[in-house]
Amino acid sequence: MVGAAPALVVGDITDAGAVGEAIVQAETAAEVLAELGVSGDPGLPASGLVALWRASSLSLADGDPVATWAPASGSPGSLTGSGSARPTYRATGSPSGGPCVEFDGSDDYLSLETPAGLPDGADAGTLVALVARCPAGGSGYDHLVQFGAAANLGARGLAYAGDQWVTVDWASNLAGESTSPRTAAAVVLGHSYDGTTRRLWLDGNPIARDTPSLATGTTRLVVGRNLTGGYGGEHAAFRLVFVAIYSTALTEAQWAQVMAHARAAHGVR
Ligand SMILES: [Ca+2]
Repeated sequence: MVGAAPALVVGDITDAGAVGEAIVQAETAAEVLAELGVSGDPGLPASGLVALWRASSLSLADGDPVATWAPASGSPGSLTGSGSARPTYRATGSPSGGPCVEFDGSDDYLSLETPAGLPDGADAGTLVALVARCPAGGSGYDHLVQFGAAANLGARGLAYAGDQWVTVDWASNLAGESTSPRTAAAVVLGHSYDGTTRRLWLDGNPIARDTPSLATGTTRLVVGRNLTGGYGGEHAAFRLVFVAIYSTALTEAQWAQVMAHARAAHGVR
């Protein structure tokens, strides 16, 4: 009968704020950890970590240009930029509302000359980057991070091109499969080399592999552009939460820890 439950409706409206909030709010860190079956943010694996830049290390205000970005771990040196090429600090720009560094895809980049302690030659190593908001783009390369030298197989890098994630190791690229399409959502990308096999990782899963002979140089590390600025720099538009470099090829268990940290601390899904 019409009007049988007005009191209940009024009660539901009174509670709607709390109910609605529960429905629409992001999962808390505790909820994410419970789903993962871990008791706390495990942090990044520490073993073999030779370089780490975290947006949370920067003492800047929202919208400030990033001129110097000191490492949070390791002693590779600081990333620096100048003028309009400096990327922008976003205080609440990560998936969890934490800080990130935003590159405009036009002229922004940071660089470090002769970085110390990074894997070179055919050394094993892993490059990890938590990135978000990579836009749909053309077929050209948009470089996220690259270190080494501009010679055939002389660099190690992560980039996107069209609808694919790719490694760009200078003149030799490994593209992700079409079944792992590129999106604007926050993802954890990885480039690993164990001395024989090169792998491209997406959210803790290897999505492509091959067996080139890397000969990584030590010229420079660049974030947001290719090593030399050639080809117009091939600047990438993206948000960067952290970039880490290891002197080992991370194990499956270590990748699981990377993803647990990315989800618990930074809101990656
Ligand atoms: Ca700019």
